[in-house]
Amino acid sequence: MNDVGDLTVEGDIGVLTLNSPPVNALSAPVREAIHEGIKQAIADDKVKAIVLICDGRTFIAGADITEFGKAPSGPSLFDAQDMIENAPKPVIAAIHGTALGGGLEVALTCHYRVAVPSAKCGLPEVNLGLLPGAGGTQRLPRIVGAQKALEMMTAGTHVGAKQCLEMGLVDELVEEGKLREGAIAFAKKVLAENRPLVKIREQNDKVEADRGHPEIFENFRKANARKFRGFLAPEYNIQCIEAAVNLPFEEGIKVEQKLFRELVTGTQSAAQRHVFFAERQVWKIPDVPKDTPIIPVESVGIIGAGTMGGGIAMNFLNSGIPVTIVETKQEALDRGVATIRKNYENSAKKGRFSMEEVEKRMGLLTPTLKMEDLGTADLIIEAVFENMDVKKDVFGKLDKIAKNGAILATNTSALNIDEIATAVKRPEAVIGLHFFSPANVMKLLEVVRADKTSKSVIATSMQVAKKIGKVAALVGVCPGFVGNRLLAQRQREAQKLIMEGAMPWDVDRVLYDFGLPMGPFAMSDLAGLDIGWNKEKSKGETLRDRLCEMDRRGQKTGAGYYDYDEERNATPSPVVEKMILDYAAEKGINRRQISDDEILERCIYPMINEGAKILEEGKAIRASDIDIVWIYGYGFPRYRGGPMFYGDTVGLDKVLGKMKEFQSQMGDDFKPSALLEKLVAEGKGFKDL
Ligand code: 3H9
Repeated sequence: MNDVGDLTVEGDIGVLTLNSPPVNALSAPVREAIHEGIKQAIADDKVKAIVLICDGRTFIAGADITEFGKAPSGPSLFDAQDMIENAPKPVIAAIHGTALGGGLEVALTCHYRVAVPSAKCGLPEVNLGLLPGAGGTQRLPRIVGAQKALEMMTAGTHVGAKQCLEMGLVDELVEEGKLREGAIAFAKKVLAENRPLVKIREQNDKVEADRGHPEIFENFRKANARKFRGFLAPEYNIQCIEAAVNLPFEEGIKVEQKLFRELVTGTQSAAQRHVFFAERQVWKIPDVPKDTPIIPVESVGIIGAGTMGGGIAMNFLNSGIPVTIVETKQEALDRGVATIRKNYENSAKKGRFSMEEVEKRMGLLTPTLKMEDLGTADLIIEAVFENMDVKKDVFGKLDKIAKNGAILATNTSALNIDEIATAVKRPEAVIGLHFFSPANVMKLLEVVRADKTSKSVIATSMQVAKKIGKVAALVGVCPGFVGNRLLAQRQREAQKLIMEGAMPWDVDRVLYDFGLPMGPFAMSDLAGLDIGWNKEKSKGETLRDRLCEMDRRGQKTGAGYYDYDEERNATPSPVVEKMILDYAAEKGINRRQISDDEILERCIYPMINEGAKILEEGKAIRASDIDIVWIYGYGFPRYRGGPMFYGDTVGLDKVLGKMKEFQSQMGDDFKPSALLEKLVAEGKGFKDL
């Protein structure tokens, strides 16, 4: 055997231990260790039963994701599983940590499974754009039935050991911390009671009971249509479970294998696997090592109790961190606090938590009109009006109030943080924490590193982000940072497109069908067209001015680019259509037919190009961080991997070609970035950076 597997014999029990950090993924050496280890244990006459167990933090957490797309080597997983399932002696999986994907599929070929109470099992392949491709789609329904298999496999949930026991996925729970002893004792019991070698593949009761009930699947598809929109993997998982119910095991496996192959070689799974690694990379900052000193953050101050300040406060209250919130006027303070309470009470009404929990969270909040009360806060976040003079004034005051070592953060979404930092004598303490609205809901946090921000302040901000459940990306100071800088490209093109010939609903439809949660015009209507609009100064110069002047300010006024009914359902507006045609005529624009392809390319390719400029300027660490920003902040479809990965998928040569074509027709809004040119010249993609 190789060095990731170790077979020992204790009495008449063979214990095969796998040790392949970090998560015992099923790489070629692990597959080999299982195959050879079980074979040796079978050949050893002293061994009457076999325990399969893992060292380290977890049981096998799945196939080795890094191996997908590469040429296969070593024994296949099926070979290893066959060795287990056909063993003439009972094989018992001993589970701790997480038995996921291929890991659970291995355990399902064992004749029995025991687990510690903290263990979890699941088939999360769907999150990687896949389906369980090692028999899991056929074995799981044979234990838990079609309905539960549908739920588990299409959501990729990790199910706790106790529930696994109830569902029959696990045969016995053993004492926490005593898995090895417990599993050996169980194995002895199996021998003593002469229990059979249970092969799940032969258990047909559950699937036979579901046979002839196609409504199970149809209802499930209908109920989840919105959630699954655009994703291939959930539907493929469903088809495999249908096969498990309707076909003999071997035939079902054939369906599983065919659909697995299709997914694993497709672009959606490649994108979702990219996102899996991007989500882990984004926390790593090359020049801020793991051992950078962290500033303990036990209390937070927030300046501004408006929508943003209140939402930011809730993040900390939810995590049990006390917050002092400051406003300049009692009325605004009361309104802010009341909104927070109302949000919590609404959550309690929906059953998310109890009323006591509401009081507990509100009890951590100290409202005040005095900025001096922030003197003890470890982290202070300013969320006041977006105006440089106002922000500098706040930071100047803060400098005198905040204790030594406190982090001074701004929630600005647009202003130059280096300039804000000039208002204090300790610029190393200043950082941007750009929350996205609604701040208590949106997962993304852009952590903005200014010129002089210290490494400690960066490391602490990343850690705080994790603590409050955000996904944080470290970005540099530039207009709009990463997220809004890309957004500005798309918004500009969307506006131009509706002048040149498309209608808002054409643009929105194309981007919605691409997989975004909504198009730019629906988004503007939702946000309110009057954000940043000034009634006194408005002279009907832009389409937005004209809409606002007509009191078409978006959903809140029942009309914007679209007309809205009482339930806020949108319909294209003939009024807006006429306004657009009139406006274009006034400006002498010759409208033309615009294809869906052009809409997509005009909206997305300039974003990719801008991302390349951001990388060139060093304002994002890696292309995949930009992907994370757009997936978590703007709902870019995961199955496209983010804008930069999408660029690689389309081919950067194609993106560059189109940018050049548009540039020659429409000017320098489409000027390709030097990095894009360079990558294409070298035949590379963002993935190669
Ligand atoms: C599958 O099984 C297909 C089969 O059905 C069919 C086969 C034919 N492979 O998340 P963490 C790395 S598909 C390679 O930070 P945690 C990860 O990148 C698979 N690497 O730890 C990270 O590396 P680094 C189905 C993997 O404690 C390090 O391990 N299984 C894999 O927060 C630590 O990870 C899944 O989808 C892998 N499978 O969470 C499970 N998994 O340190 C995927 C992890 O360099 N994994 N790494 O950044 C997880 O959900 C979590 O990692 C887990 C631990 C819950 C296990």
